[in-house]
Amino acid sequence: MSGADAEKRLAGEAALDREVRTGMRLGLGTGSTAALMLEALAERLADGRLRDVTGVPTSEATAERCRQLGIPLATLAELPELDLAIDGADEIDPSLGLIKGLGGAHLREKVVACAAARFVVIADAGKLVRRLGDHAPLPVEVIPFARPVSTRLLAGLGWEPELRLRGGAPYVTDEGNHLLDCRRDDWSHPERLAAELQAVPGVVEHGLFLDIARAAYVAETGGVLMLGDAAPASPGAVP
Ligand code: A5P
Repeated sequence: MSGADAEKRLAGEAALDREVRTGMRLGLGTGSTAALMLEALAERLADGRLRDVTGVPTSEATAERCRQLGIPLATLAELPELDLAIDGADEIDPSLGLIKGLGGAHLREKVVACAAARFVVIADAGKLVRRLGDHAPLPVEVIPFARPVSTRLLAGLGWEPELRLRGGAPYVTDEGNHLLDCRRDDWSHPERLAAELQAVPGVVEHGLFLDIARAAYVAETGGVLMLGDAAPASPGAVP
């Protein structure tokens, strides 16, 4: 395992050990950090450290990996309320605002995060930024029919939208939509940007996650840093 993967795995293990209890209904994220967390979760289910955990996956890729690892799955129709969701991120700012979606799954990820009583992020320290938009483009998911219009309207709002491609064709999300990776210079009011994006016809979801994450487990060379609010004590726990 590379050094970077070892750090990602440490972040996932810390989140599992401090946040996940037997019997929980979990939202399971997408991306390389989340994939390493899934392996650690499967190990805890196999050796009995955790029992009766059911996951709602945020992508077809995560669902497939869970099936390979033997992690029990449910749909949101079966489990519309979750105890906790754990996911990676592309950028994390000091107030736990996030950019997500470089893996193309932010639509389902935001739904699952908001279906959970608590949402926590796992990442390596390279994801920490002073200001959102410093490194990552903002992925915006649009329905294919609307794409030319949405693209023009986004440009009118000061974004530079770039259609995400795979193999020379538009990238297609799990929900059958296209992605516009959007950049801009002025990121001074993320809440206003989020509201403007949501109002553009054809936009299904954007990758700004504001006031959704309650904690972040960030792996760095010295260990794992926990930012945000600590996990609530489990019933019966000794303070
Ligand atoms: C998936 O759509 C994204 O939101 C991921 O959570 C994000 O890209 C983090 O991925 P890595 O853990 O691979 O960096």
